[in-house]
Amino acid sequence: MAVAPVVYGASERPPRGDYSRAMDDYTCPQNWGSYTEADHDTYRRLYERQSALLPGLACDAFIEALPSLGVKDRIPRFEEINERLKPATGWEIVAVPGLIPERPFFDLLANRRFPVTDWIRKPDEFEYIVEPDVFHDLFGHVPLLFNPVFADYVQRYGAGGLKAHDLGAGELLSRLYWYTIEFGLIQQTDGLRAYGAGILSSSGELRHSVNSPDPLRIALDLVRCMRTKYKIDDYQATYFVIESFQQLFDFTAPDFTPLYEAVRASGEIAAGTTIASDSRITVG
Ligand code: HBI
Ligand code: FE
Repeated sequence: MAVAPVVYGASERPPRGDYSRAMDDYTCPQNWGSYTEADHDTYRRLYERQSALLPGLACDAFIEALPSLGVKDRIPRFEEINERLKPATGWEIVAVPGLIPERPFFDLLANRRFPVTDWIRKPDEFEYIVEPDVFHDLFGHVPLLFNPVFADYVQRYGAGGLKAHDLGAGELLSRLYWYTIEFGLIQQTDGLRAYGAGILSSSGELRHSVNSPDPLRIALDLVRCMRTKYKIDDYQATYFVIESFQQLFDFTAPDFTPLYEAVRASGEIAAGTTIASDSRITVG
């Protein structure tokens, strides 16, 4: 009870979720019975449209893991997913009313609990939604939590987040979340693919991020990434590309304290701007 809602960016809208339902760690019951037939239908249509777009654009690990979500024709019960997810990687999903503050967010991840927003967008928001909803969180994020290496990366990210928060570097580290877990690209032997949830749950950005000649694509470098501002209301102008989930996991093994200093010393870079040291990846 009595937790404050959070609003990101310059939004004047109040957040949609009902935070009076949340406990002190911001989790809440999923309230599965309160979904309407129209809600289930929205999920079914989003799932159908998005899964058809994946071949050639989503990474193999995501396509392989997607069936682990179970039902496609209605919003799944989170407990049903947890029956498979817990034995697979030790992760579980927990319901939240929407975006939650940084500290409790990192804390859940550090404990292998992934927060999933429980409400779904209205039909007139089918193409674009400002806040993450249950479709973004489940379809976008949960399949890769079945991948052991990626699952370990997300937990390590959460643990690092708690340290970053204490160092006043939460905002810098959240750029790494943005450019990997939300908007990451991976170089497969057969081409560039998306693994970030923000891309995988968006029809337009899936094609844009992988195929468009417009955005800048750079081999992931932690300092370069944490210096880079991002777009919250448009397709990304910069994407960071990894070679494998193992590389991502290995990159995040060392203590980040000196990296935050390097980021602060070298300054911010606007999205879409290239610098001399970038290792650029071209498509087409
Ligand atoms: N809360 N529910 C939810 N989902 C997020 O992705 C999320 C959040 N709170 C904070 C947050 N993300 C950001 O700080 C991350 O970029 C680290
Ligand atoms: Fe997300």
